[in-house]
Formats: sequence, structure tokens, C-alpha cells
Amino acid sequence: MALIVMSAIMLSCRSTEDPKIPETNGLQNLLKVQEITNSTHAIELYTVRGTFQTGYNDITLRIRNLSNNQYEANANITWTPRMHMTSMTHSCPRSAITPSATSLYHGYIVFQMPQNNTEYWDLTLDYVLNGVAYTATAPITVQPVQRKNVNAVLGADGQRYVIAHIEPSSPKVAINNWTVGIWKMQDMMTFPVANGLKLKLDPRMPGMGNHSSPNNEDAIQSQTNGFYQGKVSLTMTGYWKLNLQLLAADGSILKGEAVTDIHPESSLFFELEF
Ligand SMILES: [Cu+2]
Repeated sequence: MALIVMSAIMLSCRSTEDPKIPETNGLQNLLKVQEITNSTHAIELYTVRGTFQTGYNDITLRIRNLSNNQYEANANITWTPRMHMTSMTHSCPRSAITPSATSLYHGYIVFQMPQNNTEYWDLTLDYVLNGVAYTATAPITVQPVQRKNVNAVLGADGQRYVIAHIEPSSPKVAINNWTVGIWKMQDMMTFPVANGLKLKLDPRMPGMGNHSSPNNEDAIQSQTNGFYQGKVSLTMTGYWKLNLQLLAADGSILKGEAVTDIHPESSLFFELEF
């Protein structure tokens, strides 16, 4: 009887197994997006939402050995996201992958556009374990977002930039710490961090006379190759347009316009709604 009950429990566990169930072991508050497999391993990818979406994605991953279901430590991993468009293939900004806990690895990818019916993203993981090189590739789903959180623009200096909102991911009625990533598009596959720039901020509520807010701080870098940090002051809940101007080190404007009475918004902006 006990056996029957036990096997019934195991069966029911298996039948209700859901990749979106939160995991333990350092994966608290993360949801599995998908696995990318080859003949030897399954690479499990996790984010807070359990999806990849347009903009900045903080990603945790681990490598499961298919022969023994153990997770691999000490892997040296690189990744290459590729968008296959009708006319070209390109990549996007992404970090190096660093170990974050035993057998867990961590990094970010910034998808500057969502997929559509004919154009799709895939992700290649190349990794070395005990001197042996492996690779795995699979299509990934990059969801669109409701509110603009990333800009891919051509600067006045002829350089292409990707500018992504990172924090606040849960905005508050407060002076929020504001974190932004800025990368240069060096070529279709290479997106190094853009250093020494400044991102001027003018948040407005278009639905309420385009009023602004006090005590904002433009985003600057505190260290080379780091994110840009500033303050975004949100005085009430609702829809905010974060009007932006990207400035070069010499103060010249690379992209975006100042907000005035006759020019109510910048062509460079993020949107927040909360
Ligand atoms: Cu694309």
C-alpha cells in the first residue's frame, strides 16, 4: 500500500512538473526560462520572470550532466546570442559569464529588439569542462515589452549605441537609484561598454501637463566598463517618460533633445509605468 501511495505521489509530482516552479539551491526567486541541450549536457537558463524579454536580462545558468544529472562546477563559459533577420544576422550586448555559487553561473544579455514572425533569436553556449570543449545552440524566445526599456541609436559621432534601462525594475514613489547600461556597436557581433559618456535625464508625465520632478541626477559611470548610475525622482504613480540626452565626454550631444514647451519629448527615452 505504501509503495502504491509513494509511486502515486511520484507520478503526480512528475505529471505536474512545471518548468516555471521556483528552484532552490541559489535559484530562489528565479524561474527557469528553458534548457539548451546537446548530447552530453542540458544548460538550464533562469531569470526573475521566467522569460527573456526585450531590454536588459539578468541571467543565471547551470550545466546539468545528462549522464549523471550532476551540475558542473568550474566550467569556462562564453555565450553568443544571434538575431537572424531577413537581411542580416547580428548579436547584442552581453556580459562575460562568471561563477556566482557552486555550479551556478551569472551574466546579462541586452536584447535590443524582440523577435517577430520571420526573424528570431538563438543562443549559443560554448564551454570548457576539464579541458574538453562543448557547444550547444537553440532558438530562444525574446518577448516584446509594453514600455520602452532599450534604445539602439546612431549618435552624432557616427557611432551606434545600445542604451538599456536596468534599475529601478520596480519603481517607487521616491528618488529611485537609476542604473543604465550603454554599449557601442563596434560591429554586428561586438558590443563593448561605452565609457566616459553622460546620460541626461528629464522625467515627465505626458498625461499631466508634461510635469517634471525635482532632484533627478544624470547617469554617469563610477568606474570604467561599469554601468551608469543616477537618480530618477518619481513623485507619483502612473506613466512616466524618461526623456534622455546622450552626451559625449566633451559635453556635445550625441543623441536626444531637450524638452521644451514646443518640443515636449526627446527622441531618446525610456518609459516607466507603475
Ligand atoms: Cu535584429
